[in-house]
Amino acid sequence: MIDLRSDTLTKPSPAMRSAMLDAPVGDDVFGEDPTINELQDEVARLLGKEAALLVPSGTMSNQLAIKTHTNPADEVICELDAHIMNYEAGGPAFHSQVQLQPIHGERGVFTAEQVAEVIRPINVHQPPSSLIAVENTANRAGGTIFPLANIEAIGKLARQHKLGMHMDGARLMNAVVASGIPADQWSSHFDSVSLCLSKGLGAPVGSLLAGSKEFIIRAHRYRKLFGGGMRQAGILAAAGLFALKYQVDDLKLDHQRARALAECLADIPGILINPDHVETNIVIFTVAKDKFTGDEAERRLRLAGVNCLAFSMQKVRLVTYRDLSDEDIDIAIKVLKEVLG
Ligand code: TLP
Repeated sequence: MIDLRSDTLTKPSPAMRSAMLDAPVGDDVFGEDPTINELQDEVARLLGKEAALLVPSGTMSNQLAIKTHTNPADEVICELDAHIMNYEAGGPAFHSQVQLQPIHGERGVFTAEQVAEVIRPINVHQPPSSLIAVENTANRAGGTIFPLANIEAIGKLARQHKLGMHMDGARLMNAVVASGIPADQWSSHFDSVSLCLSKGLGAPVGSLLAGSKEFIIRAHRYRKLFGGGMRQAGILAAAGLFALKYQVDDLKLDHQRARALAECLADIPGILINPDHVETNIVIFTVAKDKFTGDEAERRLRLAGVNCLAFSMQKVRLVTYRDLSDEDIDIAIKVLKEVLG
């Protein structure tokens, strides 16, 4: 089976496992795990922030950020397809008692003008806007890179209105590799940034939330409250350090392969996709209504040996990642042509 459901399927390589085996560890609840401390320092440096905190998942990282930025009954501005809106189990309502104000963007991207339209006036009847969340790359939009110019303009607006800025950078390094814009340049417009190690970077687990020292002290308290403290998790941090040191550049190959899949799909009648919109490692295509549904495409592809994810009524997602071989991609292309053609 060629599994293209998600880049979360990456498995630690033998070299990564041996780095994990050798990692010095300690009790991180006492702040004494040297490998976690090293990873947190490294990610803070990478993102140009004062501090970073290791947490078990991207979901927890985003939820901690929302909790730390907001008060109950506040409003968080995000895109309609954002992960925090669709895949975090209603976390913003549950953990932070906030509501979301979704903007209908263009392929996951919104503009400062659109934000300006939804920022609430200070008025007793309305929920105070307190945070703007940007997802980069935008997963449900097909791995889109959120343009830096938009981020700059949105950041300016956020400062004028004293709103927080959070980036769900689960796949920020994909944006970095594809755009050539360094991570700290993206991050400089945000008060907090979440970065996942467990997607295309290839570590088995872990995300980091980065921000000012003061922000991370408060997020740390919420991590405890959410039950997210880990003890000798240096063995996990070692995988993250390894991924950041040796596996970032490999994301380029994932992007090339995603593009090859998109180009093949674009040639199939009844399959709608613009290969130029595939900027990173996520491919989302639409199956024409008179052909079959996304679920049916998923079922047929699975029977033919390619696992994918139906993402909506007519949409299907394929994701490339480092554990795939050239041969896997060749076979996947053949199967896509046969099954969908
Ligand atoms: N995304 C997963 C699924 O939840 C959809 C995937 O397979 O793509 N932010 C973004 C942009 C994400 O794509 C994800 C994971 C997360 C946050 C959450 O990360 P985890 O799964 O570590 O909680």
